[in-house]
Amino acid sequence: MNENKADKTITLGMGCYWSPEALFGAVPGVVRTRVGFAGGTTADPTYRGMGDHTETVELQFDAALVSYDELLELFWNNHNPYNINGYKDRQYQSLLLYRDDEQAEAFRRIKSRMEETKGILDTELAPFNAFYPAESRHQKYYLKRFPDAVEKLMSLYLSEEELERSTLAARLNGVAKGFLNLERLQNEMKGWPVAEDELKEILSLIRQIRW
Ligand code: MHO
Repeated sequence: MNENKADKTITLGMGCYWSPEALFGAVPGVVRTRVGFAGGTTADPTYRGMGDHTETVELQFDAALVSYDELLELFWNNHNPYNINGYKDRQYQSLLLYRDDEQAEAFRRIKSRMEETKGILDTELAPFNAFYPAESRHQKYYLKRFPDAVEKLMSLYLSEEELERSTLAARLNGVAKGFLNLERLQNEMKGWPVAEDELKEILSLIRQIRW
């Protein structure tokens, strides 16, 4: 399948990374999602040994279709960004990692705007250093609760990794979690860079999935 184009990447920490991946995976303009560990110094982190890293979701998106403002409003409206009673540790830190001055400026500007209604946000802003993908079982976690979907989708991709990195898997992960319905997805897909006969085949396959 031809790739949707993405020109920006952001990395967000907002608690357990399963649900944010499904939330953003449902958003038109978000091209790829993956979950992993970032923000810390521990070498070779894993889920059971993430050390001082934070669970994060990485989004690649097309800035012509979705803005920092839209993405960060979803960010602050869908997790607890307050450190109350020291309840949060590094694993679930509310965290925004910026890759350049443009991102740092956008994150600060939108944070100040959100604080007008939400009060002081304890979200940490820090420079991006490295992203370590989590184990495969954590990628597209909700989609994988539907083995029939995964099995049917595997006929479209060469490997599980290719499936996990696709826009289609990002959207269907959103469907599996209830953030998106199939009708909206099918409408959106008519605008994707996919040949007409291939699109027909994919839409028919999606309709056969037992959710
Ligand atoms: N509530 C989840 C957290 C997992 S998330 C990847 C659990 O049952 O462990 O942090």
